[in-house]
Amino acid sequence: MKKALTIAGSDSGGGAGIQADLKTFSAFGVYGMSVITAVTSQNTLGVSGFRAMPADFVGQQMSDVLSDIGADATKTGMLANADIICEVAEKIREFKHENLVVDPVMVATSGDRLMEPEAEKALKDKLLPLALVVTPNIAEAEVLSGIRIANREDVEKAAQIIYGWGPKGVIIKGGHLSGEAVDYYYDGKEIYEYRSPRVDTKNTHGTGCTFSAALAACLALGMPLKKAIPIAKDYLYLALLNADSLGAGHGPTNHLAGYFDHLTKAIRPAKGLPAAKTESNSRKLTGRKLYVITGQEFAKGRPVTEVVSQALAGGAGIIQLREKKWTTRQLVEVGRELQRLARENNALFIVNDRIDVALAVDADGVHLGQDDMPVRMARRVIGPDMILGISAETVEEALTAEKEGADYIGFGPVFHTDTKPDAGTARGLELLAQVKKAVSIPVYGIGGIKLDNAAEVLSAGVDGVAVITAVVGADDITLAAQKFIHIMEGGR
Ligand code: TZP
Ligand code: MG
Repeated sequence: MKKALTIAGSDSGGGAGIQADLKTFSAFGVYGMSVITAVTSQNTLGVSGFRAMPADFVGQQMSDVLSDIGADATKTGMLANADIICEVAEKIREFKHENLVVDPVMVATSGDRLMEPEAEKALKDKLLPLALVVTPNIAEAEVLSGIRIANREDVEKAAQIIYGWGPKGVIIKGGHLSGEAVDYYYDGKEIYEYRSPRVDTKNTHGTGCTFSAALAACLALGMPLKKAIPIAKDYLYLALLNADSLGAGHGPTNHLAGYFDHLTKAIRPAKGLPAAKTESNSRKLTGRKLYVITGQEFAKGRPVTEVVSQALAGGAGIIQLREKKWTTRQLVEVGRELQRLARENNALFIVNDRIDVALAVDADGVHLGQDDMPVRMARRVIGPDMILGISAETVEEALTAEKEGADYIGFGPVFHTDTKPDAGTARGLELLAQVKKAVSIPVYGIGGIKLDNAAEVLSAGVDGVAVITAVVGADDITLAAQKFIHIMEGGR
């Protein structure tokens, strides 16, 4: 098991400091250790006071854990005063520790000081030269560089000045500037930009600690910094997105968002989180022009397994289990059978809505709508290799889904349909063609598609058609599937 150490202050409110760091390490599956430099008394409204530990006792804690358990990466947070900083630097040097993330905590989100002003010099002289990376926010970067930061040019200047103090890299977190949350990474040669959507929330307590802890966890897992930064950023994005307003002030982020959530209670993704998609997922869909979706109520009394067998016999390349009224037990039992049938026929099996069922039956993928789990979070739960399909009704939704990690888009309803009562009005072939042009992942048209309009859908440029009633409700399911495929391959 990989191990990470945090050297920081305790936050009685649980959202920042040692508490945030240990939760973050756990979320990455990394074993966490903690050397406590100070105990703060605080909540979401502010810090009412703190007591620093004697510096030699900070050193003693470090010696004890590093000489025995060891750490694959370490981060420092609140260090309180110059004595502690010197002691920490000395131990880092003694143990020849290289994967060091220094979060130069000076002031809390609430505005309270967490480091004595005299300690700034020790931080620059003693600790920064040992850091693999230092992660100031704008205010901290201003203190460390001695310049005012108002724009990107200033960020670049400040990064160069801070780099001059000796760290191997500098990340200046622009989260507090307006617009998108952009972070800047300077490696001594170039500035790299990392963007994520801004989350409109007041629950930002502990974001700095959480980000640097996520970085340390990724480093402990063996990732290079350039890969660790976007992963740590995604992790923070999800923690912010899922924050529950606790307390009356700046509430904490949700460090374990997605790990113990409703549908996924007992399911933890294995490793390397959050995962990006595997590029080959979209390729698995190549040549699959007929996507058949179940719907027991349209099947004229025939069981779903029989319907699917016949659709597969007719050449359907993708099967989706979509039964909104079934129990979890029914979904799992039939899902397992459909996955087996699909495999036998070289087809793909996708589960609608239920990530847990898809994982339980080892489906090839899962299909989600705009009201289901957000794409990035779902990707993190299912891992990189499972196909993730997303329903979109607008070009914008399709673009967002692609950007966040979807493998294909189901766009519709293309025509009027009574099958999905909550589907919006027909989107038409023109918009369908636009979606196909806008995204580079496969696009399936869905909604009201029949044998007599399938050719028009094909001419909009789609990769395939997704149908329910036109196949599931046909008297001869196999024949209907065959006819669809004939049309989709250019015949009439
Ligand atoms: N999403 C948009 S329309 C639709 C879904 C699931 C229903 C498609 O069913 P049909 O019977 O092919 O119109
Ligand atoms: Mg859904």
